[in-house]
Amino acid sequence: MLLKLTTLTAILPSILAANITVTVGQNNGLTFTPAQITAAIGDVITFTVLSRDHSITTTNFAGTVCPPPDGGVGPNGFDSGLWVICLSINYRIHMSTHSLSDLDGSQPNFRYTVVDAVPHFGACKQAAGGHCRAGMTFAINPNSTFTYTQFLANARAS
Ligand SMILES: [Cu+2]
Repeated sequence: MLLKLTTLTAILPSILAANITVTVGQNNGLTFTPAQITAAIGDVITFTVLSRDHSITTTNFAGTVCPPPDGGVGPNGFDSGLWVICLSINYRIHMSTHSLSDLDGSQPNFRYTVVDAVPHFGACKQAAGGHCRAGMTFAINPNSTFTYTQFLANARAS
């Protein structure tokens, strides 16, 4: 019985985990769509980069919001690194690895598995924070104290 319970406990999170999709730079905009994400521990958020030169990077809620720092703001923060996409010849380069891949034209994905229930705030770090200050921001599990609306205002003012 103990073995079966252990097995069930190991399997359940993967069965119950949701896959949440977010598009980055849709229609060449400086946007994450949706900008507010509600996710449970174990859920996987897949960010798909649709236009050139963006990153998915956690940052501070207030104060120095833009640009988000290399490596992101933690705990449990993250940083996709900058994605450079040349749509005309269907290639992509990940700036931190300088890898050239996916000549099939598929879009780069960055996946983050949610490991806690606290709010995380993020933005694109391109253009020394220019995209971030223009509103290219997102929130995972914002709450009534740490709202996305306030975070966005903090980003624009930073
Ligand atoms: Cu950007």
